[in-house]
Amino acid sequence: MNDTIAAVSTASGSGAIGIVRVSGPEALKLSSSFLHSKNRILSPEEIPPRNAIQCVFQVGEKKLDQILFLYFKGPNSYTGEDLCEFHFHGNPILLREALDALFRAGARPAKQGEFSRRAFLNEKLDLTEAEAIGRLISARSRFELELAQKNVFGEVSRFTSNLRSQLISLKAECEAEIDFSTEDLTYESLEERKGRIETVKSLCQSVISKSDSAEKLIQQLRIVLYGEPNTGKSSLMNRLLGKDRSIISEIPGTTRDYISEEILLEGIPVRLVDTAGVRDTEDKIEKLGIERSEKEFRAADIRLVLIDVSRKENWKEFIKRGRDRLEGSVVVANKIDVRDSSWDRNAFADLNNSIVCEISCKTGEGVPALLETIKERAGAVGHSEDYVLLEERQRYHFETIVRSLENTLRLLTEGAPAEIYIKEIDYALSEIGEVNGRVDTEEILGRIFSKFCVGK
Ligand SMILES: Nc1nc2c(ncn2[C@@H]2O[C@H](COP(=O)(O)OP(=O)(O)OP(=O)(O)O)[C@@H](O)[C@H]2O)c(=O)[nH]1
Ligand SMILES: [Mg+2]
Repeated sequence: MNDTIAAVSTASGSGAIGIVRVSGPEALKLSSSFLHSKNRILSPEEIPPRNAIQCVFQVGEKKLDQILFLYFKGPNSYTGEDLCEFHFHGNPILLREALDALFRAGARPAKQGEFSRRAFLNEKLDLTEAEAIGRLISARSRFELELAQKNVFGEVSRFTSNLRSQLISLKAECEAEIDFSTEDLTYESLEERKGRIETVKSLCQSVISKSDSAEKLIQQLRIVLYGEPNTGKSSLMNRLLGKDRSIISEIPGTTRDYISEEILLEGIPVRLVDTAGVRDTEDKIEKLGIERSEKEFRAADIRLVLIDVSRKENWKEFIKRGRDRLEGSVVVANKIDVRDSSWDRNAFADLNNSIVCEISCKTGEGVPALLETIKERAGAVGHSEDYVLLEERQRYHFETIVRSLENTLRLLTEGAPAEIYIKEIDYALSEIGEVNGRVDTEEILGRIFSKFCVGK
């Protein structure tokens, strides 16, 4: 890691600003040879750290751009090394040209995540923070972003250090016992120790389960609108989207194929799918559409079954025919503004795990309550405070710790001597070390930083 690397650090494509970064021992010398001010090259001594310098980036006689230049002297930089930043105007061809000039001057193209990798190796970041930065950049929803932000500010690191100190005091306590092995543990102190191990274990487990719930919300939920033709699926779709996406008409069988769009529920993106109305038909295309509706229905995370309450219907019979579709679903009783006297909400009372929402797509009545129901089903309390996001690697370590603690408890119950079960606690401790990445193996680092973009 003694060479000097360079890369474009801003997103590809044009933009107001495009940043090229150079990091390593030669960063300043190499960079300054391109900086011109008042028609002469700036010398490295003229460039104070952390000062924005307005100058011209010039390759030989060719003036490339008017730029802003920043120098961060190591170790006070992102990477912990000497780091230079060129703020160009964000034209990709221009940036490429500047970068090529830097390469010719001796910089090497940075690999994916190499800037952050150096930051980690120079102890500017621990692994969980580095991973959080990766997540911060790639987050696709406000919810995911908030969770990444918490981790950038050390949520997982803090939890890990807390866990570590609890395990260390547990270990110290057990070691003390080896020294005084003549005095057997009393029943009370044995139970007390078990209790403490249980506490640490459930701490770990609760983080894992919070992360599982967060993970579910990050993976986009599919909400499918399903039902007979003309029940108002497309009308509801448009209302929830707030725009005319699906064609609506009084002709049954209007929607022929499914249509899907993303909406945000409290910052959580969900996919809304409008399907073709389901009925017996001889129409070949409509049939294909209906097959797709069924497929979407099966694949849905949340099912909204629409029914038309302006129709004269024997609802008890209706439920008999479609019980398997209605159970587990949100029954959306639409057109409540023109309800028929035959409408009987109570007929749905004995369905398992289903709920009736009366709405009107025409007036908007009942739609907010329906949205609340959807949010509840999505498990979307929507506040990132209630969740922690673990990367797969971190999760794996926490699971191993839980297993070690379970083994410790088992050994303790079996009456094993402290020398034996202390080994399990040691094992848990070494796993903790890996969460923050102080036990670095090339392979793990390679995996983590390869997910980063070049220039990060
Ligand atoms: N009065 C009233 N009419 C509605 C309401 N919702 C929908 N409609 C009307 O019902 C008809 C059918 O609506 P769509 O949204 O096209 O129904 P759909 O379920 O998508 O129908 P298909 O695509 O054929 O399966 C249209 O004429 C709508 O204007 C409502 O709440 N009240
Ligand atoms: Mg439709």
